Amino acid sequence: MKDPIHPYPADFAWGVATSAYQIEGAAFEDGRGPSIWDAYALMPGKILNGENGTTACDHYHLWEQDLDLIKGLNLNAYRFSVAWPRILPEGMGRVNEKGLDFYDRLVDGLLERGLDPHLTLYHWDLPQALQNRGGWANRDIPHWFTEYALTVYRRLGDRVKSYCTFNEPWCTAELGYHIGRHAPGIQDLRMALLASYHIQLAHGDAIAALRGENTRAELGTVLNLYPVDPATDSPEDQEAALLLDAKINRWYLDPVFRGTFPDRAVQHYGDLMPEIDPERLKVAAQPLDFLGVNYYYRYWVSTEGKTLQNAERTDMGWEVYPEGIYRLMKDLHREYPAPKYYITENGAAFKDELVNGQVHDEDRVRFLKDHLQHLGRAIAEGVPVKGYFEWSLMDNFEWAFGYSKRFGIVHVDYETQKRTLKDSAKWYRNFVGEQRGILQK
Ligand code: PNW
Repeated sequence: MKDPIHPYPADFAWGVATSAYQIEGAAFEDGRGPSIWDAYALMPGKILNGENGTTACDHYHLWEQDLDLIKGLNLNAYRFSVAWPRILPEGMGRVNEKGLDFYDRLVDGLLERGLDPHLTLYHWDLPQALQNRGGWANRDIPHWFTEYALTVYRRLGDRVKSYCTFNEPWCTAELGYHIGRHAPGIQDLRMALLASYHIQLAHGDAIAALRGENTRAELGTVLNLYPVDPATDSPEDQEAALLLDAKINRWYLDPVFRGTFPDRAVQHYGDLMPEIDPERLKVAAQPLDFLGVNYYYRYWVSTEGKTLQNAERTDMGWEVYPEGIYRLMKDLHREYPAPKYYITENGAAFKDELVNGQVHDEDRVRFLKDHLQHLGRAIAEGVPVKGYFEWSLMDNFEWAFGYSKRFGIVHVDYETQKRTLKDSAKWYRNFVGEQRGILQK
């Protein structure tokens, strides 16, 4: 018998998460400018089956029905992102009011349904006009980003409960500028490091500017973080694990919490390091109201090419490791204390099948149960986690994998745009209903 799940606090935020380019579609409607993902999707061979987000889940038109769906799941919060090129089609300067109108309606629609809006400003869809000037490698981008953040804030204001600057800067810098598996598809480590530096400055400048507006909204950022384990206790494996931890976790945590980059990684990058102004970098360490954590899996590091045997894996090939969410949050709280944390993403892709209007995704049900059990343990031991956002509300455009990976708790038929609750959505609905006292246990 599994241990029962610890009861969650009454004021806990229960939500689902999405992002603009992955669900909205309407890529060229109402004055939206092109983003780097529109351009990237046109490059042959970049996205599986040549797919793109031009229509996606058509959420831009179906948003009311989607918000009803979220409310129907007994949730009280929703995490979404704003598409920068809808607001500023050229990235800066001219404001597209119709773009702001969409998010204005969305935020009001959430509030009408008792759902707290948690807004992410940057979930990877940079205006192409800014990429033409170098994108995140351009030293002026902190200024462009701050202008964008203020434009959104001045329209939506404190109707939005929380503003997050960036979703997973590691993905933007590393996948976008080094590995080249995400837009803009550059493969240049030096440029990736420069991009990550500019993201830190943009984050700090934007938070400072939003504070300057005397906002009552919570301000924070979202990082993708991983426990990193050495495969053996050999000094080589241990050292390799520490280095990986410095490159993927602390490279993003240290600037935000301490205003510096971690030494171990700085030494490792050596000559590739961009010119950093230590005084300027301090701006990244703004006091935050929350840190958002996206947890998917752990890294297991072997210098001898060992791999984890018998690990259960998702359709992404990621290890299913529920205990990781407990370990990660305990470690974070010890080393990088924040006033509160949200789990801003956690979830899994599996090979789901829709049969007779049903999706029996037991693997995803178990994934959620087990992660919520281990998260509950961290909370019971004093880690101030105040919300959980399952990734994702519905199947959507999974970046370089196109529509081939299904992360939703709601199934999407991309021919008809019909949404069908999977068993995991029903399980989550009942679980949250009980936790919130809406349903009897
Ligand atoms: C996150 N990795 O991305 C994103 O925030 C979502 O947009 C995405 O759909 C979701 O996770 C599922 O992939 C990640 O390589 C992309 O470790 C790549 C990695 C992790 C997260």
